[in-house]
Amino acid sequence: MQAASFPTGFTWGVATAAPQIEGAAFADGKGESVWDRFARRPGKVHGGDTLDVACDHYRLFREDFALMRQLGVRNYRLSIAWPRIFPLGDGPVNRAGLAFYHRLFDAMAEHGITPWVTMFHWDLPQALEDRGGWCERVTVEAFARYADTIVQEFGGKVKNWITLNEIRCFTVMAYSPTAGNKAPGRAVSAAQLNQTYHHALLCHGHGVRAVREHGGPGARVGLTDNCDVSIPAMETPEDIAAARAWFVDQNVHLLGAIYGGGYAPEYLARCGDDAPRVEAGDFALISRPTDFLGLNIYTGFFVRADADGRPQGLTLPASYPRADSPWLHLAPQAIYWATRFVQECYGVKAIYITENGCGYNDEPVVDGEVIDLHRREYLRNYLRELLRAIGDGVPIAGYFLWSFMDNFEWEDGYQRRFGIVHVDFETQVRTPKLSARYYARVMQENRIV
Ligand code: GBH
Repeated sequence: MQAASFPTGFTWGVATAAPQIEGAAFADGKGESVWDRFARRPGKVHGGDTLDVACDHYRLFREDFALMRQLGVRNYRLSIAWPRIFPLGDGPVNRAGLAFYHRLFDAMAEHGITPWVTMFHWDLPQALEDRGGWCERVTVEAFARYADTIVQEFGGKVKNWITLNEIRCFTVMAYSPTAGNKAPGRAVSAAQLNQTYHHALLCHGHGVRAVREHGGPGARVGLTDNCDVSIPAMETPEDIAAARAWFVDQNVHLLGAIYGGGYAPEYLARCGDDAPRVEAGDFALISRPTDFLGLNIYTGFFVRADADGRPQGLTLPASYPRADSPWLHLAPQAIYWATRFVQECYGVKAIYITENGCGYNDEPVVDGEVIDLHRREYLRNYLRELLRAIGDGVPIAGYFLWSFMDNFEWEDGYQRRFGIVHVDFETQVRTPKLSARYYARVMQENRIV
């Protein structure tokens, strides 16, 4: 039997984000983020957990990189905390914040780890939220300056840039009257909500522009999106066509707009008077070509063709298997169909899975071990579907596992563990789980073991 090998040169890595691991939330001049504020609102985060200490990576990063190296990690996706660089969003730059990331990138280089840097992973400076946040264009102007600053500063050490992480999660989920479980949790009108996406798209464009202007030789840039993923109920031509139509429709305002060079007429018709206000030149920026698309894939929705061939989303049975995160239904084929559909629908030429993983509550350390066979099973099943996509010619260049270590899981606090390394949040002791040993072998052998 042929071993389940990935292509030579396939990029394997792990992922985290600054607000979820760094802690030191108010150290060395860092400004308050919307998540620092939101976590202090009663009832918003499980157990009243805050981001103040998290994994204390701000102080322990050298030890963390040593552990990564031990596990054979060569690529690490992290984010820069905007409020560490510009405590007020714009205004004066915080030199101590820049110095921290210089130390971080230098330590990574010493450990032979290549950085993949997300410019923004949800931690908007609170001062910008106080001026309207994602509803206002002032945030776009501030982001443009932030992006220019970090690319100029770190361009010699960082070659792989990701503009934004998961636009949905800091726009619709954060400002919608019906969601509000993500910071800042402020309900706005439908017109303003549509404007939050548009502003995020503009920031993506500025991120790309900044890398082109200041990134130096070999710099590459892309977006990380969490597109809604449809899975055909059966892999028949009818259900596949229905799932593809559903995919295009659900992602029309983000990936559709970026790759289509504007908002589709049917989307604008649906928005009516609430359509985003677009200024001259906006889409020249938003749709600048990128080098890759990052996808965060966790789960999917089953779709079939109804009697008239139209997409019909299926309701999952109550007993359908999931992780402890209620939204995280186990659907390995999501990784196959997401990557295939972005290639087919938008002509994407290089795809990275920038996150994939699963969260559970009770993963105790027993005799120095965490036997997380549930996570091993999850990874193995999703990797099989990833390999199937590659075999079918989908251009997938790499995979980053979420997450390197247990961390602040947003509204679910520290209870929900996504790491392949266990963190004891009392002592800050790290313990690699069984899944870390498993994934180390996958990376080392470049195949599913
Ligand atoms: C990613 O988000 C994030 O990038 C990362 O920071 C995070 O830690 C990780 O995944 C694990 O969650 O309103 O109950 O229906 C995941 C994508 C999309 C997951 C929205 C939760 C809806 C929850 N998220 N989803 S619910």
